[in-house]
Amino acid sequence: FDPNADAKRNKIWQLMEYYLGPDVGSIQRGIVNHVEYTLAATRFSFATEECYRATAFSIRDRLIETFNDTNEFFTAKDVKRCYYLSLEFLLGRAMQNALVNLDIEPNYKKALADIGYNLEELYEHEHDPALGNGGLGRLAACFLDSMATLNYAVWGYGIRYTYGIFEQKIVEGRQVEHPDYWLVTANPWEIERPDVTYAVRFYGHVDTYKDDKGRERHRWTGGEIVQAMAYDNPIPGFDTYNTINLRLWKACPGKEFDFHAFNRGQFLDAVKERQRAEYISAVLYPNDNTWEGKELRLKQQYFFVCATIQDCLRRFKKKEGRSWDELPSKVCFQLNDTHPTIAIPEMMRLLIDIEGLDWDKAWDLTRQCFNYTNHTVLPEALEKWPAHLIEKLLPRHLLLINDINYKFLCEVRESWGDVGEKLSKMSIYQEGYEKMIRMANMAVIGSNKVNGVAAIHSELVKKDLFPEFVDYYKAKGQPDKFVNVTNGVTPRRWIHCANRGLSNLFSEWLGSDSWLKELTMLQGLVNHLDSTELQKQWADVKKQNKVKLTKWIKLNCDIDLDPENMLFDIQVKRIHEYKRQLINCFYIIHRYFKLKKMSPGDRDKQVKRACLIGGKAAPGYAVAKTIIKLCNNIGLVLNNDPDTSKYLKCVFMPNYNVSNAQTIIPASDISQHISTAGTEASGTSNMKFVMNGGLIVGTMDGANVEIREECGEDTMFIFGALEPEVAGIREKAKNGNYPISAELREVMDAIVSGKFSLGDGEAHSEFVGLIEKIRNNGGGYNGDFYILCHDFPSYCKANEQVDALYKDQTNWIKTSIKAAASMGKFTTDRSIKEYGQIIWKLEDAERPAPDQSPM
Ligand code: NBX
Repeated sequence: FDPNADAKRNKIWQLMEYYLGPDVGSIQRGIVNHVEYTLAATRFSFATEECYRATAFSIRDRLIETFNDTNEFFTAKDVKRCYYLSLEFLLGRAMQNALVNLDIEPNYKKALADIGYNLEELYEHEHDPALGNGGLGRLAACFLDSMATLNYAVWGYGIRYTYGIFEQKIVEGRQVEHPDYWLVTANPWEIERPDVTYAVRFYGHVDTYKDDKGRERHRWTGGEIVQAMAYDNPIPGFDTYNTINLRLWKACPGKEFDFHAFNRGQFLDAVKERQRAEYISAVLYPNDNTWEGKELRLKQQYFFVCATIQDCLRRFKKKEGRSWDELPSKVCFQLNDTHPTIAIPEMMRLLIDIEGLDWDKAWDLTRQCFNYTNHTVLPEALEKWPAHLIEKLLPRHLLLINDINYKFLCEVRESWGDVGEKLSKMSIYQEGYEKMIRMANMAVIGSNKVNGVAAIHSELVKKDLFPEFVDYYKAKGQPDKFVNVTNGVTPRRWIHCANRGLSNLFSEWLGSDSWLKELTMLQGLVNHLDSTELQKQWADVKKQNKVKLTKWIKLNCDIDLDPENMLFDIQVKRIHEYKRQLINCFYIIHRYFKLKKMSPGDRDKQVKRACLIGGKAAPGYAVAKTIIKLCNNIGLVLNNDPDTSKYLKCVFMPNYNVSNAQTIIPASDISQHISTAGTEASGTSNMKFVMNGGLIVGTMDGANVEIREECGEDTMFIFGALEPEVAGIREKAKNGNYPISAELREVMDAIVSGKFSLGDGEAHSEFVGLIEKIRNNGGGYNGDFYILCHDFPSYCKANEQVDALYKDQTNWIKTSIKAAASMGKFTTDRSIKEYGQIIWKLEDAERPAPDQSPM
């Protein structure tokens, strides 16, 4: 008992108020202090870059305060915690988001303006942290925002890559990758934790021994040890005092040093050897939706999972008198795709080998703690690891996987008898010349719930990927093991930060900004659909956003667009055959030919279009890279044709990333989400575009289906085969029974003739390759796997409907308002509530308002 405790507390609060008050003066003092004492720059004159860094540190101070208090609250309340395990977090810039969520953006703006700096300008100084590839990584980042906002005790765990996703430059129309060394100017948002480290072992061997009770036990020894060091990234919630954490691990050399080598005079070699450890967290693998069986990737997966599970179990055990039986009521994990699935055998190893639980008990607990989200049904993306690689790198885990598999198959046999084929589909092992470990099967067997990310996708997960498991668990009394949780996006970043004009419009017409936390309130806008004032404001906001993007394009691509008179048609996403950027290219060429054939008078009656395409190709994905080159060449031909360039332009926007997206998305009139039905699990940018007043040209795939359900079919330009039809179309195509329309034939012929090759022989042969692959559909070989030829005519029709509606501007604007107002479902707040209730079973853990009154 400290009799002076109250006085001390009082003193601390006074200090805190001095340092961290939300008033303009306190903010300025915080910034200037960091200029002088953190950056060691002079407070009498500092550059904008220094101002950015000092401002970032001053905001971090505030984040640390709410972060510490939130943690203390979670611990005191002993709430159930959930851990979101992901190899990727595509965070985007932090500064504006932090100010918005801490509710101090206006005062920071004033504080900075008063000392001669512009806040918006500072935002541009932040290097976009890009520790992810695409949708999966960005989803994890939107989820964190909603988890904090909903007051759930969730932490994210991942890897602090030294290099994020590469920077894409376009040189002579081709993608060139540059390393993204984002830490070059140290990251002011993270908190380094040299005291939070865990040892992670690789290779070595497994000994068996008998413990004092005579039980057979395993001991994994030898091999190499690296240390995982924690870096914390506070994630503030919106309109709450809660701040959660994203803990990222960096690989460091082990604590022990090889003194023998030192004595042998090999000191420098020993140091060099140690430095290799850092290689593990050096670089993000740049593939999306394809799997690459590299040993280093498996090392990354185990590295972060091993540190994470140790960290989480340590936190669980910290409370005195815990029984392991409590574990499932206090801890759960969400696996973001199969990438962290090695966590399942790792949990078994820790519980059995380290904590001494028996196998069945450990398995019972493990199975209750894990859940798995599937993000794709594409076969090339399903992770498999050669069993011999796992045996070499993680010998103890292979033994545990064997146990898990054996016991599981015994259970199935007990229920179903010896159903050979079914058993071999359910086995973790894929038999063959090289035995493979199927991570998805392990994730299903080791999880409590398995979910897909949109309604149609979750059905395909059950029907095409895991039908045997669905039947089995139904028979075992777990009919709800497979569930759907449709994705979302956070409206704080994707409306309020990205499109302040629209955000202000929403708040003005709805009477408050409560829609930012309860997005279904947007529906209230529909009452004003006929208001010409609303329509005018809506059109103005869109115009301003198009002007902003036009400037960006002038700066980055040196191409002039006409934001007043052109329809902005945008397709931005990773370049992949299944996403069909190629059918978009085909249509652009077709539109160009149509314009060419028209009289100048007829051309003047057409809707003017700017076709904007952007996205990265995986560096090893040759076809995707050729598609980028084709887009660029189409741009060169169209933009320089004096007959048509006024009416149709094509631009490839380089280096699509989160911060560019915040400029690009609000500027769209239409956006394209045109994957072959059944291939895009959900898509999330489709949601962002519609929320920002753009309309969708799309297929009945992924979340498009649900957007249509919510917004109405009159708000979307839908085309193409439906998912159940696709297999039949492919089959017909195989038999040569596959018409190609005259319009598409003309486009393909032009490409093959070299019209878009611009005298570049290499490009030409690549383009011919693209076309031949699609056309070569006789003789039992179907190259048009993504059925472009089948869907092209209906795609053209959808585009004609776009033009027709755009000519009727009043109707266009009303449709756009109606669609945006109907997007309430697609906030991650709704997704995360569903995870919280159905999968994690978490309670609300809102920290009470801090009482700053001196006692
Ligand atoms: O996940 C994406 C899907 O393609 C989208 O349809 C979906 O909306 C999104 C969120 O659920 N998947 C994705 O982005 N995958 C990857 O980036 C990926 C990265 C590495 C890897 C496999 C896939 N080895």
